[in-house]
Amino acid sequence: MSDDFANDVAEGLSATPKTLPSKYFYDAAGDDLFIQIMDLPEYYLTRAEMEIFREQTDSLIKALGQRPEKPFELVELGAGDGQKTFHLLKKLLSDGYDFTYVPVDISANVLEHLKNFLKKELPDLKIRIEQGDYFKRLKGLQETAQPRVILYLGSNLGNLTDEKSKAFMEKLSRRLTPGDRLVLGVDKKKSADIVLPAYNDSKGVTAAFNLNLLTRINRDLGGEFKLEQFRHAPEYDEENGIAISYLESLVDQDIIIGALDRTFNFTKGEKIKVEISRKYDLPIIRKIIADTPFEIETVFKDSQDLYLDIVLLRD
Ligand code: AVJ
Repeated sequence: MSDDFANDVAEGLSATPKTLPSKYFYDAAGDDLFIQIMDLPEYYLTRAEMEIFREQTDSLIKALGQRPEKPFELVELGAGDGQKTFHLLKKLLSDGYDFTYVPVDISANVLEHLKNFLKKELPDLKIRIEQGDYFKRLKGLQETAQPRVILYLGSNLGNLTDEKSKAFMEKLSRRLTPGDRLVLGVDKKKSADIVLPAYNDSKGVTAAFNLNLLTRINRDLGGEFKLEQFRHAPEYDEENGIAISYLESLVDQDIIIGALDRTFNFTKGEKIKVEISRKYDLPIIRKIIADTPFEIETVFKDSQDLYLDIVLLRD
């Protein structure tokens, strides 16, 4: 893990322009900051998806295409705190569905927490946790005789370029069986006046979240970043629907990273690309799944038309 981190940081900071992978945001401090982000008034994504899961639970369950008496697996990629899924799990149980919930997450910490929470709140739930990086290993998707429903929520797909999304969807589809389904939660393409504040909140929580990546490099790799010499600088390409967060160097500076035995120089105004947050519409999704066996079956949206949960059938 720390080796992967070292390699990825070395590669990203050697590139022109410089980049760092957003998946490394999520250490303990990052998990905590992200929980705060989900509560921010500007960060509408979580609330919009929550509304869909809370207000349209019955229709959503119908769209999963399962029968109560036939066991299935409900796999959630990047489960996090499982807040949205809770409504779904609860209703599936009370409707008498026979299923096993399989949350997959990179954070062992988050999974333990989720398991304990669900054991207490839903004692009848069958649960099997899987720790791992689902982008790489698609853990939790080993061979199974049971039909599967995959949940990939939170607009997590948006951290990938469309090229990488295509490859990911292809790989995912190969692990599935005809008739399996994927519920894909994505943020809708919309105007900059709504998107930009979501990535540049007035309390500076998102800035702290992004800058925490430098703190992590300092701690885990012996980096010597001075946080006050960088600023969080998000941009949004409204035409294409792509938000990008950068960390911008405020001065000319050389940064030593001990574990890499290297120094990286930054010019004043130089930016490290740390995260893309893609926004979607159905034509974009159709392009991404064009060469895969997925087809769009049902589309759910929230009352304010901010967000989409799309049920894809693997045929
Ligand atoms: C969890 C990847 C969906 O891109 O909106 C929130 C992460 N970054 N604020 C997103 C995030 C800054 C979030 N995702």
